[in-house]
Amino acid sequence: TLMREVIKLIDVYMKCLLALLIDGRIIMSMDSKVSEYVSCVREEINEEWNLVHEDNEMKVYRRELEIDGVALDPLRAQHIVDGVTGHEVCNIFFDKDVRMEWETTLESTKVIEEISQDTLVFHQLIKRVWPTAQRDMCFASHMRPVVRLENDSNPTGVDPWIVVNYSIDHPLATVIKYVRVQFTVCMYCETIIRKTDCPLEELTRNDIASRIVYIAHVNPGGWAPPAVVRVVTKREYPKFLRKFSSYVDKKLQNTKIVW
Ligand code: 6CM
Repeated sequence: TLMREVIKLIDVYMKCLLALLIDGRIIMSMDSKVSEYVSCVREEINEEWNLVHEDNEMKVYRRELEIDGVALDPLRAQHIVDGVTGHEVCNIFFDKDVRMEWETTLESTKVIEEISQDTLVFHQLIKRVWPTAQRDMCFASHMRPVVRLENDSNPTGVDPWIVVNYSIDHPLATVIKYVRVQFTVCMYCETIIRKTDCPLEELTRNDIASRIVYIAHVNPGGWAPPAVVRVVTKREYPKFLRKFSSYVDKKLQNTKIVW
């Protein structure tokens, strides 16, 4: 029995060590992910980008990129949501408790580790797209404010916010039943103030809006014919942006503004 206790202790010790190692790696990679994607957001849209969907303020661009027969097309979308701040939009995108209320492509979402208040690890199962295999994803999700640039076109004094979700390996998500999607997505949101010369505390939801830039770099993994991936993404990203922004709008009506 002593031997069994010793083995148990070693097991617990190894698990703690592994968790520390993984958390350390996630925390170290967050800064570089955030700065990489903030630079992406600030890039100009040039002729390499194709506008694949437009609906009032919403624009969805895609750049064709196929490597070894896999469609890796980078996606970039922009949108303006009236009546909300960038911080509020990011809060909702990050919030694990409301995700299933706006996500239409998921079968399930589960937090498998809480690293800190602003960093969670998720395992999510995507609804199956017939006739391909069902897919899952394991990712770290991190949210923080972004320091504004000196020459910011809209110097309102309110910082933009960002959420970055990026694939990681995690010992609590080692199921091999599904095809693993690898990705990084970012939701970057600035606050627009339409009424100038008015102190923040006097503004109402009619005076504000949020400018969203959403970027997705996705490798669908497994067998995924590029033509099918392109049809699915062209339909699903605008649907997501529509659903998400109307959810944000409804959820925040008649609530106190969070700057
Ligand atoms: O950003 C979105 N959701 C995040 C929170 O749940 C999540 C997003 C991950 C991006 C994963 C994209 C999945 C695309 C899967 C393509 C597989 C196609 C298979 C077709 C096979 C031929 O962190 C909203 C994402 C909205 C996606 C439309």
